Amino acid sequence: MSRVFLRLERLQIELPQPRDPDPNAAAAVQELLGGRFGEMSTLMNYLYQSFNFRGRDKLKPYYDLIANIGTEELGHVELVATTVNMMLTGYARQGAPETAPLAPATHLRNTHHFIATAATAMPANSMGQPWTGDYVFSSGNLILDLLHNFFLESGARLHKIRVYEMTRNPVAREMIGYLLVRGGVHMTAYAKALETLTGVDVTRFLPIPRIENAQFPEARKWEAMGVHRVLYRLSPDDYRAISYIWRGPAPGGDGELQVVDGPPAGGPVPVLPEEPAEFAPGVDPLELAEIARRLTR
Ligand code: MN3
Repeated sequence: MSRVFLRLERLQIELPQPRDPDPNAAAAVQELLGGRFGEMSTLMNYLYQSFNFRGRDKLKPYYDLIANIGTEELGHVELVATTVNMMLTGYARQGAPETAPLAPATHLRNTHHFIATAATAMPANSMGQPWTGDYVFSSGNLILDLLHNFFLESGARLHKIRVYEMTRNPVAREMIGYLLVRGGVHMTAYAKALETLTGVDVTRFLPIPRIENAQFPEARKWEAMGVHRVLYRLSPDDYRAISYIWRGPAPGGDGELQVVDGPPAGGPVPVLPEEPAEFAPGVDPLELAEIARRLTR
């Protein structure tokens, strides 16, 4: 059997079109992408823990859980990166180089966004420090790894809330509201996995920090739809054993936990417009047509 990743060309939710660029808030959002507790960290922790899992045949529900959540995290990385991209787009002015169209960027928190990436996301934190493999914890001890993952999701929640408190930007808040709900699912999943292995009710610690998702309007709507009780099974045929862990009453006491086959309906991946002053993409479609015409002559 081949082992593959299947990519679907849509985001896990639909993001609203921003009215104005918001590059300093985008710099803050970078923490949720490439920071110690960002989505790149959850992704790579769960990927490596699943690649490295010993005895997965005997401990299938735990292997399936980590592998399946890791798959969802890849979509979270794209969602945060897309948020950053949308917040940076349109800030560069148009005009010839001698008019200094990028001059406004000299006053920004992160000039790298406009020098290195043509106003798009970086695998780095809010201070521009690159994401590093040092953020990956894969000890091989299942209980310790699950405990670490619970801690990682708790730190991720704390940072999401702090970035939410930094910005009213509607794109950032839409993304954070959804990821607070999904991160809550993952915290609960690791807590439940630990409980089945140790008998300790880790869900009693929830939520960390002590504030309910219902305090955030952008999270409340997903909870009203029951998204906080759902674990998506992100494989056509595999990871069915997650239902041995993801079952029973929801910790909030508002229904039953549920495994849903397949991804959420989601939304379109926005098409980022060209940024001429950044020479991005730097290819003129008309010129391309001319080259194609010459090549096929
Ligand atoms: Mn996540």
